[in-house]
Amino acid sequence: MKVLFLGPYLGQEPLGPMCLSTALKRAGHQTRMIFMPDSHLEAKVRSYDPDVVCYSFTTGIHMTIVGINLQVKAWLPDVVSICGGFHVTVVPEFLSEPGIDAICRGEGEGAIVDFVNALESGGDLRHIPNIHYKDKDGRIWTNEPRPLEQDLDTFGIMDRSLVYDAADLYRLSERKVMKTDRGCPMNCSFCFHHAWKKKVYKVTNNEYVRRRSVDHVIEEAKQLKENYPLTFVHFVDDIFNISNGWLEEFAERWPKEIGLPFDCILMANMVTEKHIGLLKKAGCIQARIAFEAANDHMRNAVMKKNTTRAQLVRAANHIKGAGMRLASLNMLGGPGGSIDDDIETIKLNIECKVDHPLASLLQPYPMTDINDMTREMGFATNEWNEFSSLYNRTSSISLPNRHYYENLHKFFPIVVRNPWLLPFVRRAIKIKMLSRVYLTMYMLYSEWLVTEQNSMYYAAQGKTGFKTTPLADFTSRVITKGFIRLFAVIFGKRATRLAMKMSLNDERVNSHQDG
Ligand code: B12
Ligand code: SF4
Repeated sequence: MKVLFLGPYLGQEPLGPMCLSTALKRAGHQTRMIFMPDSHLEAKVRSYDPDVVCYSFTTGIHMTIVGINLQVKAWLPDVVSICGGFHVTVVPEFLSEPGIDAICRGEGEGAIVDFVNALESGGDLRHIPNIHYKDKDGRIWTNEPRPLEQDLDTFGIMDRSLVYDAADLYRLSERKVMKTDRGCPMNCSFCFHHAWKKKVYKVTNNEYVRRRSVDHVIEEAKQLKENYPLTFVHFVDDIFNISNGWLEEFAERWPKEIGLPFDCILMANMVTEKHIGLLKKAGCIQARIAFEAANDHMRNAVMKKNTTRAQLVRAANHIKGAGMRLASLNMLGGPGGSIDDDIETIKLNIECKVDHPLASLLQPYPMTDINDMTREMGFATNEWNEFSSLYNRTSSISLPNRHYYENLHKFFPIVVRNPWLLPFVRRAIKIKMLSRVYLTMYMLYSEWLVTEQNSMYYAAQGKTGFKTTPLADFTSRVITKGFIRLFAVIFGKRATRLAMKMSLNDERVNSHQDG
């Protein structure tokens, strides 16, 4: 059967569809992907003439997908639509939206193959594990998830050609994304993991947390290197330092067999000096750690990070001590917190001398514990359909004096890197009418941080020349992005693609911040 993946351009190549494509091709089906916006969408969809159209998305863009799918169904009335990924897994009621025929909750390799096979053979679509199906009469059939695959290597290597053949901007980028894990042992209240683990799969960490073998990861990197431009790897594993043995083997083999610089995310309460030594030896040039909040109650009782302040400081010191760039992830506007608490978070970042401080405004996503807590504490939160596709500009919680938090967020990186500004911030954030000025300042400063980061990447990739100098990089980013915003109105579709190209691999995108 012919399966089409339709998805928006993102700041990184999406890995989920690549994994599904491998599974489908192994089962004898054909796959293709089209990124949107595409001015030839209708012609391309009609000419491929798929049997099945797949969508993968997060909370915030789900209603856009409903509209696109209705359009596709108007072009091809017989096509069957199936959605998967984070939003539908936690909000399966999405299936009742018009035009949606099925959803997949959780991991999709086995489910999509069973679904497409059944469709091909005219079999029963109502009883496939992980799949919720809406029949012709509008009746919804729900099913339990299938057991989680324990040996991730058996999935094979993800089919990069699906995405790279569809979009030059991902294929030609020399920095590519890899992921070696599935599942996370932590239960942070704002993250999807505890919801999937405890409420969807109802399993323990033993079953939920899995990792590919180092062999498999090295093989994937070798194939990537052979077939596509590649001089840098972004690992988007949730916790790169989760296993000592794995890290030791990786640090031994990666530099010899792949020899490329990379960056990754570490869990502060697991970081040891030895981990940092191993990462340094392997070629890691930047590590991110999630501080989230300096206030102990907010960090551990509300956000459930299970990490002490001392562990954060120690991890940061090890990273800085090894000469790596330190990036931090922080969340402002948590329920029950105050502006003072968030200023404490700025101070903690200052104390740790964070190079790349990133902050977001807390969004209580569906099915997460923090959503329940927020409501229990008496804060109203937006309905799912009102969640923004970005979680940087505004908060989804009805905080008192919300603009204080939204303005503080704009000052965050500037003040961490320029602590002398701290005394002015408390007064400045109260001035609502300056919010747009603060946003502009924030965007410009963020471009500067990306320029710094790019300089580090260029050096690690061995790139030189005028275009790689900080002044040229910063100026071209600011001018081009300014023009993109201006001309977006006129050349909407092309502007989106160009904006994505400019954001590709920049730290704010990699770590889920403003692009
Ligand atoms: C890398 C990453 C990104 C990348 C790429 C995103 C992408 N769509 O691939 C970038 C940086 C662009 C990004 C951006 C954002 N992200 Co992000 N991201 C991740 C991260 C760390 C890994 C995703 C990944 O590659 N997983 C590995 C692949 C193999 O798994 P998968 O995508 O889940 O796919 C499997 C299943 O879900 C399923 N499946 C998926 N799609 C489909 C479709 C069909 C038809 C079927 C049958 C099955 C199926 O099968 C796949 C194979 O088993 C996750 C957290 C995590 N640990 O997973 C957050 C995560 C997905 N991100 C999240 C968020 C909030 C965002 C942003 C909204 C942030 C922002 N403000 O901009 C944007 C939204 C972008 C978007 N529209 O997708 C949230 C989503 C929460 C939610 N309720 O939706 C997550 C879960 C983190 C969290 N906070 O809990 N992200
Ligand atoms: S450690 Fe990171 S990935 Fe794991 S549950 Fe917490 S926020 Fe999610």
